[in-house]
Amino acid sequence: IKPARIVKEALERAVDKVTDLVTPPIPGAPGSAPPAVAEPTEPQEPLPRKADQASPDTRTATGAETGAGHEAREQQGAYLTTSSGTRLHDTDHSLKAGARGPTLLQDHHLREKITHFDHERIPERVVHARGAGVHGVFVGYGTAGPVCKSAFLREGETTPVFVRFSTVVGSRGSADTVRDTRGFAAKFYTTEGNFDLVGNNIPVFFIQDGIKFPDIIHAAKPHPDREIPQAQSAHDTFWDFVSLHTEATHHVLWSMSDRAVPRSYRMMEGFGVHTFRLVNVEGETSLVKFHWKPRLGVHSLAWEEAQLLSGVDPDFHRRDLFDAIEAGAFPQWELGIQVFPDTPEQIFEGVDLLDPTKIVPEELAPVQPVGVLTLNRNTTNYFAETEQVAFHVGHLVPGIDVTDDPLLHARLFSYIDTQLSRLGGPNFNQIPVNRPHAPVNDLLRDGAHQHAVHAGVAPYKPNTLDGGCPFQAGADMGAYVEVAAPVAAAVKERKSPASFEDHFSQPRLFYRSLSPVERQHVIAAFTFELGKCYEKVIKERQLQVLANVDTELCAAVAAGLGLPAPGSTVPLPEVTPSAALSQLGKRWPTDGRVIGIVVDADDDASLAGVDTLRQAITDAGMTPLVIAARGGELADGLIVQRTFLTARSVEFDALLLAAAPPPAPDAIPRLAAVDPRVVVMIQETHRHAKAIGAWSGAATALTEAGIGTDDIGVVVGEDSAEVFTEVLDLLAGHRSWERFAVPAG
Ligand code: HDD
Repeated sequence: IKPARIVKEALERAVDKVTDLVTPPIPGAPGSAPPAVAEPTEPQEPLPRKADQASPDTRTATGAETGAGHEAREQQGAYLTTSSGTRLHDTDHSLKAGARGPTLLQDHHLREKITHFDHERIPERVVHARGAGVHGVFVGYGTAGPVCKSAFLREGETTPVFVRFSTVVGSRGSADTVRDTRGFAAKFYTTEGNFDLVGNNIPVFFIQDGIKFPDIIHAAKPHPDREIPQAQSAHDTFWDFVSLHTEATHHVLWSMSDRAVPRSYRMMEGFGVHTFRLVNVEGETSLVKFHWKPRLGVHSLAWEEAQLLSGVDPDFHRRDLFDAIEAGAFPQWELGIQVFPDTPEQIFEGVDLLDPTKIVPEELAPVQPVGVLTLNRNTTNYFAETEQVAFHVGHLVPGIDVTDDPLLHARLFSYIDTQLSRLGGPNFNQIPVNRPHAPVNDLLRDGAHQHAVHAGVAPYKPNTLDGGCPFQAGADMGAYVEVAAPVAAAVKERKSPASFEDHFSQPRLFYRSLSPVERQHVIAAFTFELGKCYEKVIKERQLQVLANVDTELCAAVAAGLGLPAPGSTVPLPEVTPSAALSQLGKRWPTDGRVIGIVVDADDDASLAGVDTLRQAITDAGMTPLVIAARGGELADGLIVQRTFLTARSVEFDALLLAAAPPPAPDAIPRLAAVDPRVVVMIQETHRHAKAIGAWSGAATALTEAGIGTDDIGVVVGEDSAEVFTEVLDLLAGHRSWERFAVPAG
């Protein structure tokens, strides 16, 4: 009987519907049926809240305890349990048939523990696998108001941020200091939703169209047959590709410069690379490029240092960032924008703003600061936060829109797609580190790892059953509305604009803007990397590319490789150097640097004043590291942080040598006599153009190491405080490259 009734009712409803279609009722007319529940046209009382996505624990539906705030849910209770909450009394022995007998399949705890362990690893990022993430806060200056309506840029608006720095090519366990581009990805948890600025420390990219991304990455990654070399561009496939694909030349020039071996994540610039479109409250648009400017300045490692560090401390950058934040030396960057008029051509001073292989020199469009980022909190759990953070260039907020840069468009697809396999499904934005701090009501449902317990019966729009919820907002209600940018009438074609064809003038601009010593580094880097290639034809082809950039550069690299230098095949234009592109010749705050102090462990006289010096270094916002022949505590409670066994010069920005006066005028001081590793330390510090300070007997140690006491950047005196003051002054310029004769170039 029951099924028959259901069928009858369904039939009646269907007949009603058909009648409705034939003669639509006039609402309110006498005799007409009461109006059907229509799609509501204005917001009503919302439905009971969904399990709050901002709350990390969604088991509230059953009344279980929840964690607080946006933190990852931590362990609860004092007792070890299974993942389903049952307390365990032994996690060290599997369940066996007798102490010497076979393990039983019945041991569900063993199987849970091992199965979970077996699946602890997730696929690493296909690029940027090696990284370090930290939390911070962004404060807007309000200066962006005339061009951008985004709430997080308003004056005094404070927004939590998560930043992940990375290398590009190496796998997750590779060394930090390899020659590579660095990723600089920032997630702003704004009140209007998450905004991700997924940039690099190099302002241009290898390719102009995202369709080439797999090609450049396959070329840069290790060779497929032997899977070597790891995290290097110094191999045949990379140079094979870039020598054929000359639009990469500008990025390659930056990669061969000091920018590709940063001293610290804290001392790098960041760039949004693409041109974005900003919208102000009046709906007016501007084109912009984003820049991060580090308060500590832009500094690099010497190439030999970077190589040594790969072995001595492969975690150098990660450690440096973590330690600085732990010590309260919070790194800061100003976010700035270069603003260009949003003209139909999207060309500024001859530079095509849609071409991601081009910069606009800062002299032509100054970088205007719009806010400041302070990184002030380390992660609690690397995997939960740094590994699981998911950036996406499509995470945009009202006020920031994209342009038609073809590289950016491919990225708009790629980032969301990659998370599906990396983070195992479409719900990655529910992972605590990815959760927006703005309310989420998205009508996205189900899928692997669904954490939310969604309420309501109508996860679709339009609906009446959930009262029409959730509602669409207008632009005046904070909705993201795409700019109605005109699209030129065109035919479909696989083609780049003709303006993308200039591959050499900006690499030339970059090279000619560098100081002579920076150019020497570029020459050395090309010679090193091409010198590691096996195929002569690849070296020759790359020399041809360099000939089209700069004759001297090509000649110097060719000489180093022992190959003839070809002539250029394109005219070499006059360029106006951009001072902003050079790192040198500027002075910066010295905080955040590391100063090594070598002392004689068992010579109390040599320790005089060292403690005061340590304090002075700390007061100057730097880190002192006392180095002695042995570890432990020295006179006056001075703690040794490195021994001659564990110290290497590459860990320090400057080296101080403390020694008592030698017992006799021509006696060798103990400092130098103690250990040849001290001599190596001094020689390396000198070779890497770093400041060296020595007082009293330590001056003789310099002579032992073959270093002139009146050499540039070497300070010798009687008083440790005076020596330190001079060393501090040298550090403001970072290094003393003038120590070495460099051709003027
Ligand atoms: Fe990318 C990761 C930066 C071009 C596809 N990219 C990734 C990260 C950064 C960048 C910083 C690491 C994010 C993190 O820390 O998790 N990528 C850039 C910049 C580019 C660029 C500045 C050019 C201007 N990328 C680019 C293209 C494509 C991708 C053209 C694909 C068409 N990028 C990815 C990716 C990654 C990624 C495969 C790997 C892991 C991830 O996204 O989440 O989707």
